[in-house]
Amino acid sequence: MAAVAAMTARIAHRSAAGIPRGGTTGRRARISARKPPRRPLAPPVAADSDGGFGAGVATAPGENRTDALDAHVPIDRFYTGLRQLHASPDVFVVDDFVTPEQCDSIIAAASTRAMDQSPVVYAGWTNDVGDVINTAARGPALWLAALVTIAAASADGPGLGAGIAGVIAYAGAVALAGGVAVANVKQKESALKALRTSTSCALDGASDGERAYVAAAEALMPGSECASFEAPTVIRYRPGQRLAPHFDANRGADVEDANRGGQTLATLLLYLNDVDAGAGGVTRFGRLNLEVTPRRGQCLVFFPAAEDGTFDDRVEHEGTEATEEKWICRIWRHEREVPPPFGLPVGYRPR
Ligand SMILES: O=C(O)CCC(=O)C(=O)O
Repeated sequence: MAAVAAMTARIAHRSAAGIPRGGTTGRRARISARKPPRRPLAPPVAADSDGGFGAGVATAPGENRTDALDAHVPIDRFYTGLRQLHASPDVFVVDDFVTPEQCDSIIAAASTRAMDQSPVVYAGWTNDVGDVINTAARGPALWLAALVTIAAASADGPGLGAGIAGVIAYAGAVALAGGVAVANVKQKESALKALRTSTSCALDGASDGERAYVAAAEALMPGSECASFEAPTVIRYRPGQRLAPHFDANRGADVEDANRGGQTLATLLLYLNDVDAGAGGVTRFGRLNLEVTPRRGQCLVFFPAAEDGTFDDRVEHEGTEATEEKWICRIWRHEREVPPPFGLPVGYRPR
């Protein structure tokens, strides 16, 4: 089955409530609509192949766990080539996750497909709209209803009519708040689309490179079968293209991602070509002060949500503006089986 889903960006924002992610037709990135914290940061730590936090040290499960959010889906901490770049939240790279030939095979598979501008959907919008409606329902709508009831009672005398006028005013105010919230979400979504300028396509797992990638992903994450993976999505950046800060998980996943296996628990980002250090096009975790320069065949691994699905805003990340062509391929591991058209073909096995 050809995976039809187009890559979607999950646009994250940081309201009291929500975090965005991608679209209705495919993969998503969740892009921050609000500015990151203004805390001054030291220059980012560049995690190249020679270094990075804990580089070369495979930690035991649970080690360095200082936050409940660190209870992510299990990975094999002794997987060949695994290096830990950050702890709490855990961020890893795996060197030589696939071979250069397998990278080429994935690029070749993507090259036979139409690459469209990566879609972006404001994930978490259900929570945001719900928050606005709740706030209105508990405050302004109540006050308005009371005022209208009092005014109607003063004009026509107390009675059923005044009560009905109050109820209508209340319902109207709540509906208006909901309408304004939806319009606001739509407006933010269209503004955020400009922040993901790369092109992408979803694959179907058929090429040698994809098979190797999916098999390696299963081996790295014991207990994670590829039925819970979205089909690999290839993203191509041309010079000048970027993906703004976003989250791969969705605070509204129960509702918005119900048809794609629920919350995103793990992201595996496979770099398909080298990008020169200092040339832009790095993966940057702004809140962790961490940058990863793409190395062909290397896989970046992190956890957008805890294993129980709790959203983790610490792993906000971005693809900084590319100055050279950059190709990546991404797998998202969801909570449950990912049905068509987002998942791999039904019954798919990589080998
Ligand atoms: O291009 C990158 O380095 C990051 C890509 C990414 O975050 C995504 O596709 O969700």
